[in-house]
Amino acid sequence: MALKLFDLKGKIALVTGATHGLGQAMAIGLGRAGATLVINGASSQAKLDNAIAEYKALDLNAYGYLFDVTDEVSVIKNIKRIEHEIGDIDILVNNAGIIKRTPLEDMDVSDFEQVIKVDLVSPFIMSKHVVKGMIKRKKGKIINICSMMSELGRDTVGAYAAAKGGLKMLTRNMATEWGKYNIQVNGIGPGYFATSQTAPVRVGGHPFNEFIIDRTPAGRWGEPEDLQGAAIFLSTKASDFVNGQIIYVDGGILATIGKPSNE
Ligand code: GCO
Repeated sequence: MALKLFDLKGKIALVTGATHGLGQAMAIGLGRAGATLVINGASSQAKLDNAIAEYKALDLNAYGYLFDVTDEVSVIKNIKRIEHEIGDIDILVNNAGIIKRTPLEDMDVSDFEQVIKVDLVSPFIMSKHVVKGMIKRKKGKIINICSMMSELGRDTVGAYAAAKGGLKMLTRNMATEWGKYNIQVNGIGPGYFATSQTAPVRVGGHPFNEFIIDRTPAGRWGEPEDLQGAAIFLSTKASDFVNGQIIYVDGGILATIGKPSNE
């Protein structure tokens, strides 16, 4: 029974921004649970093809679609293509995101708007068009990749925190509006993970590295694979009565005020 609860055989999962990093790790988890993977990338066909080869090398059933999740015309076209070429989308993981680290007083409005567009508007665009099929079928799972910045601010990531805070509330509103169609919308809030996005504040003895390790009860950075369990849970039958929740996979950092560095 337990295994059936977490079984994704026969399901199709669309994961945005899944050519690398956390998106790829979550997609691998869903694939290993049996899902057919539809991987979105936006940067280059070569990068997308390379990622699909990596999925296939893991014996996972994966297809790649290159499109910009902030471009509604392209989103509509590609969702139609996916539904025609692969099948109905059962699970949507809105993972694609960017970050720009600049003090707010120095940040160009255009940079602020770009972060909001990718990290907050694109999950709305993607969900608005994928949910139409889910409403028709009276079932579906949407997972928005939030952040611990959905709860806390930090110097230089103001635009990102605003977007991820908004994504937390958008997740709750999607849950409110679509719950009646047996669609569960939830979020995953990663803490600090060892990825290309955090490399600049992690490598070369950067003081932030020590700070995070001290501040996180688990005493380490997250590894992308640490997100697979939450992604599988929120994609399967096991979470059919879970709606509007953000699961923080953060090693406990949000649970604690931390301790004095000399302790
Ligand atoms: C930063 C980090 C964070 C993490 C993650 C935390 O500069 O503070 O990049 O934003 O990426 O989002 O949940």
